Amino acid sequence: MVETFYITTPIYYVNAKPHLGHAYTTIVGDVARRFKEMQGLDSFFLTGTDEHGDKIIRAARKENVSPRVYVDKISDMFRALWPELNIKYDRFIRTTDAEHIAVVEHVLQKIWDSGDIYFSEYEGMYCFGCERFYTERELVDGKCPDHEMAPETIKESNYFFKMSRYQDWLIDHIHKHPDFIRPERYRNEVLAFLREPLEDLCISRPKSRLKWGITLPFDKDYVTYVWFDALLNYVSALNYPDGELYHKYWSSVQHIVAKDILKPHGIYWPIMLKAAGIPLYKHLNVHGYWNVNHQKMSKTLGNVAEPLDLKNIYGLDVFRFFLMREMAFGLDSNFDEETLIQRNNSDLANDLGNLFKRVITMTHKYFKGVIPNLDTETEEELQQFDSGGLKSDAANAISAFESAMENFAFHKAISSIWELVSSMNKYIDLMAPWELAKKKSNRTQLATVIYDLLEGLRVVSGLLYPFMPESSLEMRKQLGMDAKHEFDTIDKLRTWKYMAPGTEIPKAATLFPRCEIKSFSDEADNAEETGETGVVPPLKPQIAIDEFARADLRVATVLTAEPVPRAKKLLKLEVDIGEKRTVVAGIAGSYTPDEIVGKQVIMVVNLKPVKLMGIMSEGMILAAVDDKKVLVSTIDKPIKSGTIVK
Ligand code: ME8
Repeated sequence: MVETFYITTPIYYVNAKPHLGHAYTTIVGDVARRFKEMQGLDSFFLTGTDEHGDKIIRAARKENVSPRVYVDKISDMFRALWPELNIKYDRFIRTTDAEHIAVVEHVLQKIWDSGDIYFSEYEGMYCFGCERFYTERELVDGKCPDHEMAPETIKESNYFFKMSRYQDWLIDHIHKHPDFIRPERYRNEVLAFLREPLEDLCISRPKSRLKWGITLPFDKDYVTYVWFDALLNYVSALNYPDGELYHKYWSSVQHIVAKDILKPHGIYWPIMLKAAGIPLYKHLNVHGYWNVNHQKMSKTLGNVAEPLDLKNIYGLDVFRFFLMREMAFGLDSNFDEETLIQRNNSDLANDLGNLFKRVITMTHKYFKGVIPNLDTETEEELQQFDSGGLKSDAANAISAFESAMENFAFHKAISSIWELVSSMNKYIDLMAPWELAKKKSNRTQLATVIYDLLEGLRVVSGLLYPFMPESSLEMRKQLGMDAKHEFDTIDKLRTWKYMAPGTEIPKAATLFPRCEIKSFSDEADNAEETGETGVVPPLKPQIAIDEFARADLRVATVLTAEPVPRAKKLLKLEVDIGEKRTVVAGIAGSYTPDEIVGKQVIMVVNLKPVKLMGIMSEGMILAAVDDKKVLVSTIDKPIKSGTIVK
């Protein structure tokens, strides 16, 4: 049976748009998965969104939309981003999916039946930002360390999960499996935490306070705590308990998270699994935090979105490479445009790009662009010329790469590739093919040198595949290799003399151009001067015409408009689309009621109606939206209400 590999990212909260941190973790998942495929494993990669809880309700309220509309919108933004980053996932799970909800209910019931959940009154300090109770010793100067706000004291009857029962068992498990949580610093952090008595976990929220969640199967007046719901996505995505996917992949599961969510993953989750009788995960891989321009990422500093835009400026593979090369997995790292450019220019354009060009140019110059033929020579003769060095350098690089990748030490894996690049550059200087080319009698040796260099390049391009899939393919094409295959397996990379002599290779092209700084902050400054805000968001993936045609777009004439009480941004409109409709539109920031009445706008008329501020809204008016303005689409000249727009 083929060995399997199941890798997960956290499921991201939909209370804000995706940013660099989310992109990094998900790229790590993609890199790990592509590497395992190179090893011949059958892999499954899960990502998704976490959609219940207080945080989401508050974010939806802020936008004056229902939680459902809100979560759909943000979840779609995450889903649309991953293909743009060339991330190949197998499943995108949402905690509002019916199958997920059923699994959460199943597990809650199972743990309730086994007696690990009890009901009790509790008075404690609750941080609404974190959606959890805090103990005195967890607070810093009496405040929640994450939200820097004093928690509120609340008294409630709730359901508790008997985590304390499992404390000794968990400590023992971590000791027996030293790489259960890795890198080591995070394992130590969890063990340090477990040195203090572990408190039971409050796993319910009364519906009087929070309705947006999964109802407890054993008490309809409560929903479950968002973390209890969210963590179970890792099994529900595989259709636990009976699904084929679960049986196939669960035993090989590894999670990736950042240090912010170490505690739920390092403590709650293994205990939940144990209590539910589900085998534990193999590894929890924990990475550090990205800062941007040496500052914590923050919406108010406006440094959250821009890093993602750099992929459009410098190229996706350069962006992926930079993230994976720059962050030592486990430690914090800094993202800035200048360092990205330096990495591009030194590692990619200079070291790798030049090597590629040099070798391919020499192949054209000395062998008319054909991989030299070694067939006529005997092995002994070849051996005499073979430096031996390059072959063993490549073998060493592959071993170092593989072991670093196994340990999620991606920056080390990349360094091992660059060691090979540097050996190849040295090899060229040592063998001086241009000197060999001067004498006919050196022809066999020249052929061997060029052949070995081409083989070295094949190995380099193969090892780069998980990080830079597109560039790796481009390199394969430049080496005259079969472009039908996206990648070479590790076994193929280990097979020296794999390339077929006689194959023609194309003329050298520049793989990685050098870059000058094209600062996004400059662009942002210009935008501010011209009154525009933000950078243009990336384009969404293509859709087919029939997908677009499902939206029924009509000309709507605005008949009346009035403000919606208690909603600063909303106007209630009566429109004519051949019949009368009521629409609640978020345009009050840009139009007074008088300004909008009489306009002919474009409206989506077949959206499911939604209730906004108690008013049923029966359609959506198309508008151009940025951070400050919402400007409606109008029709150029008067036309009959209800006319089709296409
Ligand atoms: O915590 N640097 O969701 P979330 C690196 N829904 N990675 C970062 C980062 C940064 N500055 N900021 C965020 C949640 N991340 C829960 C998870 S899982 C069952 C539930 C990444 O949207 C990193 O992976 O706050 C971090 O762990 C995750 O986003 C937190 O995402």
